[in-house]
Amino acid sequence: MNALLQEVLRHGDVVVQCHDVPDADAIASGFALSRFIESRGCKARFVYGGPRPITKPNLTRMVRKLEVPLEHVRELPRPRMLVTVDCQYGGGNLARFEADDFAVIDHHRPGIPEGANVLIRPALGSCSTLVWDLLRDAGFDFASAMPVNTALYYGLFTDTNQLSELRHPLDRDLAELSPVDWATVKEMRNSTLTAGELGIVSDALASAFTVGDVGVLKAKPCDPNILGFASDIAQQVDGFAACVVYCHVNAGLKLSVRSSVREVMASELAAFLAGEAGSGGGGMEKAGAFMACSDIGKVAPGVAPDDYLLERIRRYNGHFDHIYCGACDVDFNRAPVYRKLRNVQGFAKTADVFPEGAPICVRTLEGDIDTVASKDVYLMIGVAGEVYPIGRGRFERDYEALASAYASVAEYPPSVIDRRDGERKALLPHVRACVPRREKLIRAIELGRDAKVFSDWDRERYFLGRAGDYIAASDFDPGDIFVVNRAIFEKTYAPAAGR
Ligand SMILES: [Mn+2]
Repeated sequence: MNALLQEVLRHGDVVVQCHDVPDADAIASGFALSRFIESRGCKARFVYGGPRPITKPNLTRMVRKLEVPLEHVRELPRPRMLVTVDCQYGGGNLARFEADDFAVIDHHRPGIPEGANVLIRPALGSCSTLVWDLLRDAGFDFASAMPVNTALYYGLFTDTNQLSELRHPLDRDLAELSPVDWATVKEMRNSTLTAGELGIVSDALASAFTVGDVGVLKAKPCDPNILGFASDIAQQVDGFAACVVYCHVNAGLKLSVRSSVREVMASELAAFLAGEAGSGGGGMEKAGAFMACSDIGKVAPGVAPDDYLLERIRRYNGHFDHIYCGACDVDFNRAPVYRKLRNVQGFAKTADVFPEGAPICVRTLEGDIDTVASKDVYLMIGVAGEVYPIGRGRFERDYEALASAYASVAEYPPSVIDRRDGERKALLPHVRACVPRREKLIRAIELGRDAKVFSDWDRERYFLGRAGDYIAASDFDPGDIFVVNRAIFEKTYAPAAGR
């Protein structure tokens, strides 16, 4: 069990607090944590402060149907242990209650110093994901906790714009949790708008203007669902390469981002806009971001949050060189030649994990890869832990299996899921070590500016290269261009002598 949970349980009597304008993710996180604490024989109280009780129809329904023991309080007798979920003790979006000791479980950007009782993971799409992962690790019995599962699922669902802005493989894992009360999810999903909020959507759509070729729409403070709804429409506007729909909420800016062209990936745009003042991410077409006003104030003192956002969009336009394979100014013929070192990598045979013919999904930190278990499909694990499929023929030509064991460097251990029935197996037990048979030669040049590199063999996405990274071409095929992260480059390549 995580040390933070142990510390929380040690107090025996705990108050869990979420932010003052609770959303589904905050309610789910606090609910699950409270149930866990009670399951360990301790007492838990789940509260929120602030001037107003919740009125949003989906949230009042969530609390009622799932029997969430959430209390709206103005005062709190000093607890021995106060855990804030989906927010950080002392932050601007939650009432401050005195406590002997406190702990923090959150997925927003850290606004407080690190500490033993502070667990913040901004890479996760929801706080529900973090609480679920902690409880799973602690052996919580999810199989007989359907209301908790339903709440966690719905918390993730709403914080990731209906699962379209999932960021981390753990988010994808939570999305498959069962059993879930789907009837209640359906009711909550379809009671998010009041008739008045339809007006927010139409006002937001009417507010559209452009910064470069990015459509920008501002909504009145509202539920993130409404932002997603509006950005799904704005995405389809001819002439918008991307769109950003945003509003002020929870003492910050909440963004819903959509991409309409190959040249913009929504996840990367969202992360760029948030920059040092927040966090953002999601998928290629749909993504989201949040920036706390206090963080904007630190990064850009005296700049209004709205102006900061517009400035970030302006900066994004023109920030990147666009390098298209076959039509680029980079003269690879004059570029230095490097040899790929014979580093140990990992590989697994898909047919060792699931029977021949099974449709499988390989879940990795970089995303899901769909393929089929087959004696002809292998999976490679690269020097940075990245997973990618490779044909058996190519593997046997280019790599040599080793007898030694493979030592994993992955932050998220990859798993393989049978897409027919959801059965899941860890990949690492099937991974063995291998090395390249030959030294591959490449030509490479250091990037002077951030760049988007468009290859011929992936017509859907691009490689994002940072200044200092390398743009490379296979020595014998200058049409095969790719970007190598500087740290990986230094580990993987060395100058080829005499070339
Ligand atoms: Mn959240």
